[in-house]
Amino acid sequence: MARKPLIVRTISPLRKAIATFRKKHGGVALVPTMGALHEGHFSLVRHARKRAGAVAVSIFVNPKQFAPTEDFGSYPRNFESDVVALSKLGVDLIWAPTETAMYPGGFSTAITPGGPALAGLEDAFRPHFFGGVATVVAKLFLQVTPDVAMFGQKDYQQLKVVTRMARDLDLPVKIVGCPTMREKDGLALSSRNVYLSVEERRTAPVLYRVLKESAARIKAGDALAAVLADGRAAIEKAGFKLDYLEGRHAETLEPVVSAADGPIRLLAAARLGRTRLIDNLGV
Ligand code: PAJ
Repeated sequence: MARKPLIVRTISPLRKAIATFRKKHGGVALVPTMGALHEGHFSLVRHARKRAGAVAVSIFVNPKQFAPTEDFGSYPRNFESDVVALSKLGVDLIWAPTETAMYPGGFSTAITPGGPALAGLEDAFRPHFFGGVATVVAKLFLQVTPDVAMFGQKDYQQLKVVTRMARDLDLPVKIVGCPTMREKDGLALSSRNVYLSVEERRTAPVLYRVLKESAARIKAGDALAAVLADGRAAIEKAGFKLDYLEGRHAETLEPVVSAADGPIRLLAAARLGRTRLIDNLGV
């Protein structure tokens, strides 16, 4: 029988619980999430269990990473079913801070990430986003004090931003990037996929298909600029509004001219109706 994880909402019981887990289990792994959990999140939990004796999952829909025009109000929230799923996975602790536990009145400190956070990808379309992510993730690390924290490659730029921040601030946590989980047709799992209409859902896998075909052509020696131009056209022809399709250096996210400047990571973001999809693939 699965044991229900301990659910904690404020800092003081969190610190007590973490101290107890550390004594009992040694290492602590953290999986930061915004809830509405799916197989992508669960895969991070499974990776976490291999890395530490105790696993904590945070669930917090972070207002600071949403612009006023974005979907903070309507972001899917399924706390009860998330708890059931995490119980089955043997998670020890769910850190679900209240908004005032995370951002008490008068809160006025922020982390401003540079480097990969200014690569001209997600940041060009969501300028507030990585500041909000870096601030909340730094707080989550200081609250939970994990030895290791799992992030999905699905949000590749976010993974690089968090890794850079942990290194720059000497945060004593190892950041681990985990592979993207997908539907059978290739669509990357995302909490926001529930927004897709039946017709949009049929179109959605095109994004990954284009990434795969582009990666194959680059590997075969086709010129990067030509492959990207064809890929952009194919994504738009399928009915998406393209934000970007770019080939970047896989580690720094800096622009590359040809495969010789690699390793290359292809990164894309595109909108289908009201849903914004992002995906990426290594070449
Ligand atoms: P959220 O979108 O809930 O994602 C939580 C974690 O799950 C992230 O590390 C994300 O990359 C990973 N993830 C999402 N979909 C995935 C998939 N299909 N395969 C593998 N991993 C996947 O990302 C956030 O929340 C927030 O920005 C957060 C880091 C929690 C800060 O608020």
